[in-house]
Amino acid sequence: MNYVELAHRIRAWGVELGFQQVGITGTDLAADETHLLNWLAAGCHGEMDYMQRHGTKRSRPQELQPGTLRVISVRMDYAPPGIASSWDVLADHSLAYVSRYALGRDYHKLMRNRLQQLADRIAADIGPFGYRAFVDSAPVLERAIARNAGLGWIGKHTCLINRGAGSWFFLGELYTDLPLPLDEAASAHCGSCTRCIEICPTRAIVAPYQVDARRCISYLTIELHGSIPDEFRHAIGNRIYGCDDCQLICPWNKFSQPTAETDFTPRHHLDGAALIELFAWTEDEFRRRTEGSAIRRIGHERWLRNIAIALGNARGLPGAVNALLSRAGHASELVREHVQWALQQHA
Ligand code: B12
Ligand code: SF4
Repeated sequence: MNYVELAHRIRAWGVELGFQQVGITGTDLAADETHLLNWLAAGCHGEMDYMQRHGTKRSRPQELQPGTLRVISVRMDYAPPGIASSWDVLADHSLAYVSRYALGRDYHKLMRNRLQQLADRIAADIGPFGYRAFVDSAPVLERAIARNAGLGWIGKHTCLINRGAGSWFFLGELYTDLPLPLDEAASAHCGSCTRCIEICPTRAIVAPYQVDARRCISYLTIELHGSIPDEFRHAIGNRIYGCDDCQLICPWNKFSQPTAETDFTPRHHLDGAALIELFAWTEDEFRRRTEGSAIRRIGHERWLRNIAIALGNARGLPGAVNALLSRAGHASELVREHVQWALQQHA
């Protein structure tokens, strides 16, 4: 078997399947394992128990999938056209800011299907081989793997950045038992820049390359189940689902390209919808309108919790108080408490 030629074909198939880049790396993640363990020991994962549940499987691919020799790492762009207008949405307190990665269809299934097609093409070419596909679906250190496979470097905000394409992309992997030739790891190009650290509204990038998730708006609005700590509520502004500030400010994103995936096209004008309109969605409407979207995961209760904070931050917005009052008797204590807080901001 000529593995060098096979690697060329795998790259070409990956691009045909809609990935912007395909790289190949081995399984050594020892240095990243140390960073991961320190991060967990400091409690930076907050309530995300799944981050520590799997022992060293996350940093040792062979423990997760015995027989793994190589990891085929892929990336797929998700930026909607006109991503620069995100600043206008952030500056307008009547509008809701939804993370640009979550405006369209959930990426997990889409990328897993494509990775499966890639595996099928390999199998059609060489016969059965050992593999397993992942897209944020198992304990995998995706960014470290992608860096080692040459897809980009881990920025000070901890997202993976590609020199020619910025950081608005998702990552996925095929663990495989094929002894493919290795790509070179990408070199780092943050230099002396610290813009992402400075702009973070909640100071979540506690040191270069270290995000304390407990402070990150993405964690607070998506992962955290209970009450959002008071100290972060003002800083959240109008961000109702995730946060992109560290990527919006990053100079490398001037090289990003809009996605060609129609599935990632924004739905229900979520790239600039009015807070009051979204707050009025009934539970049924929430379920219908977030069908197939990553947003569905948080459920209607946390949706209202997040929008209540944004409405509390929209002092002087006509209709905000009435909208909040309409939810003041909501069945959920979590929603009521956030609505009360928001009403106090208008008092
Ligand atoms: C948990 C998680 C989160 C958590 C924690 C984030 C975090 N930084 O860990 C929260 C909910 C906050 C989050 C937010 C977001 N996430 Co997220 N998340 C993950 C997940 C599931 C695991 C990440 C992880 O392993 N964290 C553990 C820590 C230790 O790793 P790390 O922060 O990457 O740190 C590495 C380096 O910085 C380095 N390091 C750490 N400390 C130190 C210290 C020194 C001195 C040095 C030199 C290096 C160093 O070592 C670590 C290991 O390589 C991955 C999917 C996956 N399975 O990998 C997606 C993933 C990382 N997320 C993703 C996305 C898109 C986001 C958001 C942009 C979503 C949004 N807009 O709201 C934000 C970005 C916030 C940010 N700046 O990170 C993408 C990133 C794509 C990319 N281009 O990088 C991923 C890969 C999912 C995917 N399949 O595409 N996420
Ligand atoms: S904003 Fe600057 S420091 Fe942060 S990731 Fe981008 S280049 Fe690196």
